[in-house]
Amino acid sequence: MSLKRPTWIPVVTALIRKGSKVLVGQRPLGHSLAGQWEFPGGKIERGELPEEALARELREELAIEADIGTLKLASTHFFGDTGIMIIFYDVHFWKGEVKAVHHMDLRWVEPQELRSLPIPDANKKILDRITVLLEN
Ligand code: DGT
Repeated sequence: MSLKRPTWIPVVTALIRKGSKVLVGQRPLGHSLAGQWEFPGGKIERGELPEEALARELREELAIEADIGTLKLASTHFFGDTGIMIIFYDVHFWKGEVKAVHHMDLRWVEPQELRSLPIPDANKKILDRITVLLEN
């Protein structure tokens, strides 16, 4: 454990729901965690509120205008001295059809299917909580 205080990167992600399914996107080549299935979202930029950042990311990555819902849970993960703090929001309503503008592929999956997909470690460690949230 390093004595140096971590640098924190705040990340916002969306649990985009359609019936019992949730949307995941496959991270593109040339990015960290390439090929893994993530919840759409990204880093909060200077001056943005979390909900504004998430709405922007969903516009850029999926070409939708999303209505950002309730804050559901958060997770932390460390890469050496850098920590990411991921904040998850529910998204039930949006305008437009989701398009893989940024991801290699998009899939609507049942919560239990998340167990058999390669997903980021930051999500794996809270997968039980994510699954319970999605099933209720
Ligand atoms: P990077 O990581 O430097 O290649 O940058 P980007 O632009 O690919 O990363 P971005 O903006 O998606 O930032 C999200 C960071 O959070 C990235 O390091 C991956 C990590 N992460 C872990 N789980 C998730 C997730 O479910 N969704 C998203 N969007 N990011 C996640």
